Amino acid sequence: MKRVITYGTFDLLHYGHINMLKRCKEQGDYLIVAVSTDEFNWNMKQKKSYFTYEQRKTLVEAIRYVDLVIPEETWEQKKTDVHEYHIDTFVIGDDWEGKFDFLKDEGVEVVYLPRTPEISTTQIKQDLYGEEKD
Ligand code: C2G
Repeated sequence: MKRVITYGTFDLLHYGHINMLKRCKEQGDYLIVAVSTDEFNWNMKQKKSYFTYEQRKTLVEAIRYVDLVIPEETWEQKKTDVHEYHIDTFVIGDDWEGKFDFLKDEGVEVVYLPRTPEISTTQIKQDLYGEEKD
C-alpha cells in the first residue's frame, strides 16, 4: 500500500484543487491531506480563508480521492508527518517547486505537479467581488 501526502489551504474548494487531489491519489493507494489550520494560514501564510478549518476539513473529507484529513499547523511538521504516517510520496503543486526537496532525505519521493492554470481562490474572489487580496 503506497501512502501519499499533500498539504494545502483548500479554501473555496474548486476544480483546480480536485484536479490536484485526483493526481495525488494516482501516485499511490492511500491519500492523506494536511489542511492548513486558520492559525497557520494567518500566522504563516498571511491568508484569511473564507471557510474555517472545520468547514474546509469537511469539504476535503468528502472528496472521493481523500482517505484522511489531518491539520497542518507548522511548516516543520512535514518532516515528522512522513514518518508518523509512513509516507512513500509527498506531492504538491509546482508553485512550490524545489521547496520541499529536503523530504527526500527522509526517504520520501517528492513530486511537484503542474497547477490548473486558469483558476485560483484569489481569481474567484476578484471575479465575484473585485477584491485584490487573497
Ligand atoms: N492547486 C492547483 N491548481 C490550482 C490551485 C491550487 O493544482 N489552480 C493546488 C496547489 O498547487 C496545492 C493545492 O492545490 O498543491 C492546494 O492549494 P492551496 O490551497 O493554494 O495551498 P497552498 O496555499 O499552496 O498551501 O505547506 C504547503 C502549503 O500548505 C500549501
